[in-house]
Amino acid sequence: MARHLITSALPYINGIKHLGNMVGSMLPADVYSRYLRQRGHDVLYICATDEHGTPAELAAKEQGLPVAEFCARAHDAQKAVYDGFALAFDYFGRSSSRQNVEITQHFARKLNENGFIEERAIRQVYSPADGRFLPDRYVEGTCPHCGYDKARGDQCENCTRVLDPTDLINPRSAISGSTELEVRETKHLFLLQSKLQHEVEAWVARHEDDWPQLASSIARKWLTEGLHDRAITRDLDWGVPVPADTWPELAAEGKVFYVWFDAPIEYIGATKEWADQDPENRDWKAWWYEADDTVRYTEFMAKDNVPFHTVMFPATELGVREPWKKVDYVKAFNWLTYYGGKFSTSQKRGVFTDQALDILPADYWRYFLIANAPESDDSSFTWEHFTATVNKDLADTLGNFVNRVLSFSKKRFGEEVPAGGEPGEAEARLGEEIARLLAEYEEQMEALQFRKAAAALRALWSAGNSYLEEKAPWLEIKTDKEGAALTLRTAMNLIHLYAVVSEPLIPATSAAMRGAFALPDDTASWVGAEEAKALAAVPAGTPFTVPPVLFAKLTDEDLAAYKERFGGEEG
Ligand code: B3M
Ligand code: ZN
Repeated sequence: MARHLITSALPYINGIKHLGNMVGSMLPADVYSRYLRQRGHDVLYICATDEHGTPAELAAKEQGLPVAEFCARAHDAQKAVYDGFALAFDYFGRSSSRQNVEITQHFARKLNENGFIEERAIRQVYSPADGRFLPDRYVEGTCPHCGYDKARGDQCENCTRVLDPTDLINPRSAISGSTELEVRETKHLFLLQSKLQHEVEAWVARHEDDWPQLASSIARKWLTEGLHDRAITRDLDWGVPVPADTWPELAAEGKVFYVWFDAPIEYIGATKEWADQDPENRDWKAWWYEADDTVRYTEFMAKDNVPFHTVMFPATELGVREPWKKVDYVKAFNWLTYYGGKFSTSQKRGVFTDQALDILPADYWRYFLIANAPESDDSSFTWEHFTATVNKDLADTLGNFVNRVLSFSKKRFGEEVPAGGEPGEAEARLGEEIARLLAEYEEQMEALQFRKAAAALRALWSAGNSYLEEKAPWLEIKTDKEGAALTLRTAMNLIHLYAVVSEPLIPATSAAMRGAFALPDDTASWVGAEEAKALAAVPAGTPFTVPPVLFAKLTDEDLAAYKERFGGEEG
């Protein structure tokens, strides 16, 4: 069995993420990891908070906390929400970890030894009042083109023109408001990506046919525009320090690496964190180093992160001239919109992951999001669609089936799976249908086609309903008790099969369904085709209990309340 390394884009430390962030990275990565584990593969699923950079510094300042303390708290708050969503990371690390600092510095030294880093002097805005250089977007002033008085040094939000901080009229610091700004010369490290252009092109050319179109087209576009040398250091307090052994002068000035330089390296850093906290994991390097033929590496991310993962990070890895594992498959997502408009963290528009769990358990969200993942196009979240999907697929098709079968059987046959009857033509047809749909589900999962996988799973649930309607055990029981027993026993076997194969999408509900049957040794992690056809893994005589309602039906009042609380308007 292949070994699968899986990472999802690292959520930035500031703030709790919204449902769009969840569906575009962590959730599908979790579903895929769970699926592969259940199929017996060796899987390592790694994620972390991305903690460095100016936004973290400023947010900490706003809360009156030292930035390290702010990040520690924000990390725990995010981790709690992801636990609530049942994301089964092997490790959820922090890009500010000691391990990431070490590996990032190592990468920088190697790039330097190999001639891919150069020190260059640039002119940058300095604010004596703040005692620091200001990143472009922390210089504010009046736009020379349209007169908008809150234009940022990188761009005017009003007329969208790209600006240089020195273009602004009456410039001031966005941090302190000070207008005494100077332009000073300062030195920074530049990564000479232009020297790596050909190698990156060759590498992308070897892989892009395997990547989904969304990922390869973005990579192509960046390569066509050409790789430019770019500054990989910043004047900040919070970041991976430039190593003093290699650049004593820059280190003394307190330069740190740019957040996008150390963030992807944290995929490796977090793997080391995972290893360091448990001696059993000490062969962490086997996942990353000289692992090209033994590990398949899949990355999950939203489309805006694709250039960094298909071009920039591979350029870094290539320039290091050590055999670090590079990505094999890039699963990229379009946007989930909120009523056709943007989810926005800054404008608090849409549904945030903590609020979602406040309203309903994780499985409701997991199923809905995966069934509507923005794969081939953007997809829109509306409360109408959400409540309709929950009611139809989860409450009716799955939940009601489970409850109806188990309650009815208990009432008529007691608390054990009923004996009697021989499987006939209807059961044979059902078995074939289940085996066919299961194969379809597996195929879509392997292809990382999440919407189609969810549709196949839904079809599996529906097949149970059709069988039940056809056999109508509530009528059968009046004339053919054995026949009714066969129907219910078969339906209970479907429930057990659903429990096993639905786990990647709805793990808590799956556990409840599985737990209904007191099987002596229930270790099944997947269902083979023959087993699916036979539908006999739960034999007559197995004690069972009726679980509480699996999915509550959402009412018109619920819908109205959600829209009232979150706003259901066009964006
Ligand atoms: N933190 C995503 C973002 O903040 C960014 C991903 C890093 S992945 C190495 O938009
Ligand atoms: Zn303007």
